[in-house]
Amino acid sequence: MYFNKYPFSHNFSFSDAYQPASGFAFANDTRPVNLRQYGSNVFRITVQGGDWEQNHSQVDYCYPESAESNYRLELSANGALALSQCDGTPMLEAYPKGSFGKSGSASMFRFRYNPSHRFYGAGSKLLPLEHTGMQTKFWNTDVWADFSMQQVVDGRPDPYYVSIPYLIIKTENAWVGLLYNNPESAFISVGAKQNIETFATVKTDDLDSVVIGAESGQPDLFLLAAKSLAELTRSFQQLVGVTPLPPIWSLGYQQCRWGYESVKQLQGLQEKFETHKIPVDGLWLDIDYMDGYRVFTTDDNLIPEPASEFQSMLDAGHPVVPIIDPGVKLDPDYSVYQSGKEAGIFCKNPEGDDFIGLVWPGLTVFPDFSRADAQAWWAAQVEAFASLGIIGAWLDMNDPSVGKSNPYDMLWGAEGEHPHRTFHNQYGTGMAKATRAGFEQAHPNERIFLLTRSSSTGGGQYAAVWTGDNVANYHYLRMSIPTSLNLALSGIPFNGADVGGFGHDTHPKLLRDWTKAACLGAFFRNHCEKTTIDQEPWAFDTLTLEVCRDFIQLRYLLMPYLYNLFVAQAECGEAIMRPLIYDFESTESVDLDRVEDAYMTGPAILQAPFVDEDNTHRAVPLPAGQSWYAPFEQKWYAGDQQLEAVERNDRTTPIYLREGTVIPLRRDSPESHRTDLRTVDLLIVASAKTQAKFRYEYTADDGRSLAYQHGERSSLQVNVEVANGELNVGIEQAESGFGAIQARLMVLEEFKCVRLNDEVISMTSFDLNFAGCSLNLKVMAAPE
Ligand code: NBV
Repeated sequence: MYFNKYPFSHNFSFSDAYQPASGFAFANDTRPVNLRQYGSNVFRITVQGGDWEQNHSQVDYCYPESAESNYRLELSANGALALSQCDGTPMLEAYPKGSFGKSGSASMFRFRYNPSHRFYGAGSKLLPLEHTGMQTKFWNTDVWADFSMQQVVDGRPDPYYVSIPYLIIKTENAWVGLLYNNPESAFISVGAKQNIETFATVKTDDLDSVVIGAESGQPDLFLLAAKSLAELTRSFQQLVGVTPLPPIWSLGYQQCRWGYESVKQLQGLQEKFETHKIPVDGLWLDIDYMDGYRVFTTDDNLIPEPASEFQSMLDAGHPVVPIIDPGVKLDPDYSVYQSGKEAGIFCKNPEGDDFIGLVWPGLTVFPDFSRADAQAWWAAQVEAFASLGIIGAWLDMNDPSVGKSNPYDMLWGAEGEHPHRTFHNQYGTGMAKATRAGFEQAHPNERIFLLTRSSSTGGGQYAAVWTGDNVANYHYLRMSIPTSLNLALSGIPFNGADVGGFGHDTHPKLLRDWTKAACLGAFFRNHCEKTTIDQEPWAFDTLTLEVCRDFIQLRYLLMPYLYNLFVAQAECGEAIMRPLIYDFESTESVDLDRVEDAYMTGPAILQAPFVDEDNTHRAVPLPAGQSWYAPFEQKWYAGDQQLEAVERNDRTTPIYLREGTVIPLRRDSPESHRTDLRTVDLLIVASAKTQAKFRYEYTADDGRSLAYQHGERSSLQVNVEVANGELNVGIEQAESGFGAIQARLMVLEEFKCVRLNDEVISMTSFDLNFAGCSLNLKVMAAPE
């Protein structure tokens, strides 16, 4: 696997004919084809025979069912694949005699590149949001270990930590998703030229194409079709699995650093957060808490009473989140090693012995997560560890990172019968799955939270993802948005970057800008590397402390809204943080296709943060279809315009609330990290000057247990109508399993008359603390 070389189509033979009975015909053989359709919009094409080894994909696909069919996938006699709408409108086409190619064990599907199409997805990549011209590989990589530091600091190292060979295509009239169901080293190329062509006039006869393929493993391609990106994302999430409803504490602010090593230290942090009136949830421990980096141990000197120390933090509402690495120290006196050795669950080397790598603990062996028995063994270790009062963990080094030793010597299966490439990309997901099982055994009624560095298709079911080791610079702040957005569109909506930057010293301005930019993201954690200066909110000057406090408090103010976005993900696969093209169409005034310095958090909040160091002004695209309310200016802006020169302000960030939405806000004290979802303010984002009708559903539960699955949840149906300067709101409690929801109405401006469930109500002035600014609103008392 060469990181920098891509398969060259001239070394592939392309099938020039297709017959349903025999499959793809090549010059000297044929390959049977299995073409299937699931539901109305999911297709799958699997090619059999030949040199391809069994495809070891462990994704648990969930196929849609529906009798009606809105799209058609056809294979012509000349071997060309075509996806179209049922009325015949083409969506994606291939070249005749050129849509499927093989080259030894490698395979590729090839489509015509259409310059008016737009491309997205591909998981977590340090790439622009839109992927035209991209050539990328999928091979989970410990980026700092495998690229030079110079490439890391301001480059775009590829491949990256996560492998989801999924390409999203915006065609003229619809959206298409191509997913290569192949866990081996995969590649995607989108109208890309070979390097040499950009320097010299060399005629390669290359077709302008969109290519998706893999270096080995059986070819298996899913094609999804939809009318919108939102619909496509919901379908994709249904297929690969949604993120289960997380505990609400994992949506709060998380404080981490490499160097936090004891619970006592975390208690000290907690006190600092209280002193500075900054809410915080999880407090994290990096590798130093362990006894000589032995996984599932704690150092007696640092954490003398692990169970009571972890439990007391949990009782205080601050779960301790320890790091867990997959490597097990090769130490005959260490019980975890002894037990794994006895169970025979470690990966093998070509000699049939346990494969040995060199990571933190020194000589290290690795559980073989491709095997069910190894998963069960790992889950049992996790269960014992989690029983100490741990309800969340972060899983690192699971790319897998094996130090200087050659990963290709790391083999899978009881006898080492499967080569490394067959499972490599799924190692992180296998670890996450087994870890989740262990936590669930330890805490059967608790929602647990896992964060992983490496992941693969469908991994979002088991763990959220952080985008790996970034650097404290504006390049990474800027890239954090497209990276998170594409990862969210690729089935892992619960993700985020290390806020402030992991490597190198951050600086106050960068920390402020990053905290603002990330405070509305799905996962929000400040983390840095061991040798860097401190970067907690109070580590610098008063301005930085206040700005961090204001925007962390803003996140907590919005907690009911954020939580409900996660409910929509768990129930319908809806993205949380999403690009503007998810909810809106481009117009002549505002082209949204390549907007990557602004994003939506759910359907109602747009943020266009300052992600460059020196810009004093920036442009902000406001999509068409509604007006937008700028809370820091207390002012409406018409939609379908580009604000050309929004001014930078240390204390604020460009945020716009979408007209025609309801944003549930927390009523608890801004300093507290605890959220009672049953007491909520419903901010109706509507202008008295327009006519509008919209609805919203709000869900509340205990935010921590699985009781919601057994009816302990409550919900409100909110119906809003604005006409002739009057506001009518109907609120009905639709579910009551978690008790009555106390909801207060809030509006941004004066209405001639406000009615709640047909009764006229009076509204009084109210100053809402919105990220340190006083937002003057109108509020009513909640109905009893
Ligand atoms: O455990 C130490 C670090 C961790 O802080 C970081 O977040 C991981 O991505 N870990 C990598 C191992 C060492 C990296 C140089």
